[in-house]
Amino acid sequence: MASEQVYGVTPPISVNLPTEAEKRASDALKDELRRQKTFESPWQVLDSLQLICNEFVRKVAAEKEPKNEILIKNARGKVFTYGSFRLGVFGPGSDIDTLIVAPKYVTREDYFKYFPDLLVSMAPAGAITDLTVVTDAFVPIIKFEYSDISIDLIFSRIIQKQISPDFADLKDSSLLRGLDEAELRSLNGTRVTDEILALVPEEATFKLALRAIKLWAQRRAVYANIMGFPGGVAWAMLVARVCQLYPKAETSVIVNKFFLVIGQWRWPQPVLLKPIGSGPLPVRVWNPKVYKGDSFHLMPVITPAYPSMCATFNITRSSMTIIQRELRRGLEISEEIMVGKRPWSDLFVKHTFFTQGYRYYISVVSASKNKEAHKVWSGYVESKVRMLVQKLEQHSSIALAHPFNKGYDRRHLCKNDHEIEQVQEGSLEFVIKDEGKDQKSEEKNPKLEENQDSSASTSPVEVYTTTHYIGIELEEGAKSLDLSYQVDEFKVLCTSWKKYEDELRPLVSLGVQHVRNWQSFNLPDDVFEAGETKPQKKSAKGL
Ligand code: 3AT
Ligand code: MN
Ligand code: MN
Repeated sequence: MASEQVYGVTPPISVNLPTEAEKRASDALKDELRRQKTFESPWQVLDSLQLICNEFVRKVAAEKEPKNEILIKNARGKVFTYGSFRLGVFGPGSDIDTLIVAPKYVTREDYFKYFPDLLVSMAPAGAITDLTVVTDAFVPIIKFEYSDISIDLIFSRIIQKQISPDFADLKDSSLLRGLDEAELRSLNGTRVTDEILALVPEEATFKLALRAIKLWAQRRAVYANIMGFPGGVAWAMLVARVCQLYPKAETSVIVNKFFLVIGQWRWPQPVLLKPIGSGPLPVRVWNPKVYKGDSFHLMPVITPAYPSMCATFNITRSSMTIIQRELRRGLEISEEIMVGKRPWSDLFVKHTFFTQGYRYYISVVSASKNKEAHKVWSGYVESKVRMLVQKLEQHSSIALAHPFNKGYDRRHLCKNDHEIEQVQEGSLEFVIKDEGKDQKSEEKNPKLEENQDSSASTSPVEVYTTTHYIGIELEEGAKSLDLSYQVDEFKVLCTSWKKYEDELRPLVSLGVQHVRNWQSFNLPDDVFEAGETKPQKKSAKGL
């Protein structure tokens, strides 16, 4: 026993071996996850990307050192993955997040100049669609569909003359020397996921448990970094920590103990998978004793790879309350599952945000007159919704401001300026019924409202909107709810964006409305799924 490896920053809680009943519970969990279609795999695409990657590096080598035959002959790159695919929790709505690593003579400019064309010419005819190149993003990226599988492809070089054939991983922090910030960020995803996998005692158990927790978090709408909930990497680290504490446990036990351990965690003590390390670069590493900002993180979950960061800096007071509520629910249900009183499917029952959630909702509507502008504008507004939530939390009448974890995208057909204005203010009268599969998310956006009279006589214009809903729980005895100050501040925040002032202003708008849940005509049909009932107006007491 003494020689056994210890994972994490404390000894395990239990090294008990699984019981027969726990094994049976794990099998039942596997069956349920299969029923919910969370398994799928696309290895051929990755093999193909590796070939294209090698060809790309060879091409750059031949261009830069045309006489250096040995260099050209041995030129190759290496494809790594990160994100959900690397963590083994790839599912129907997932993309494959990939990283190309190349030798030092290959620059990001080369990548954007050559790779897209090479990709299209080397992949089977017609296999590559929806190719988008984003050179100026926080992490510069090429996005595309390869045989209908979404790929995110990022790039970094490392300061080595060649990539050796047995170059296997990016663990060594000295590989980071000499890179720019975009390159560092590009390497970070793979370095973090690889570390997580290396720090769990049983990879297979971890992956299956994470699959379950991810499905649970999505169904309960507590999965979305941008809205102030943990994202994929943060949930993965939380599950990994629980695996470390129960190194011999079955998946079923990990899931059950996850709700126990994380639900009772003594925040703001950070969740660490290993002691925070130092490294060779003059970059910031998470440290609440040194950086005041870090000390405000409510539920810090720290990435294990140098330079360590907090993956949950977005969590607000409200989202923390909601997460803890869900963890308690998860514990209650999983306790009963473990003793055979309930099926796993009970854990994965959908949230009730719209059906029995709140008496008040606020909707934030970003609208645009064309698709390109809407991509930019809705993305920006989405990234600021959390700021509105934080302002609302400070309101004396508001106990809790709960942002729904995803926005609803809609298209509208408007015949005149008046109709456009109505749409901008949140009207759903002119919504175009969706053709079907455009929505990529886990919960398909269901049927949109029927558009009754689309008279063909005029030439109507399309308007794009994205709506975010925030559920509001009032303080006991609160009488009035004047949010104009918070709403105005939020609007100023969004519209003082330089890109808005320079380009977007004539094309886009931002509306914020209150919606009362019992006025069901105000909460649109498409937030309800088949079989769900809209809340009906009961006695409207108080407000
Ligand atoms: P899916 O299964 O694809 O839904 P995922 O966990 O793979 O879940 P993403 O593909 O969105 O999620 O992201 C993969 C990783 O890429 C997670 C994070 O390390 C990085 N990442 C994604 N979006 C951003 C962003 N806006 N800024 C920085 N890093 C990001
Ligand atoms: Mn992904
Ligand atoms: Mn991705």
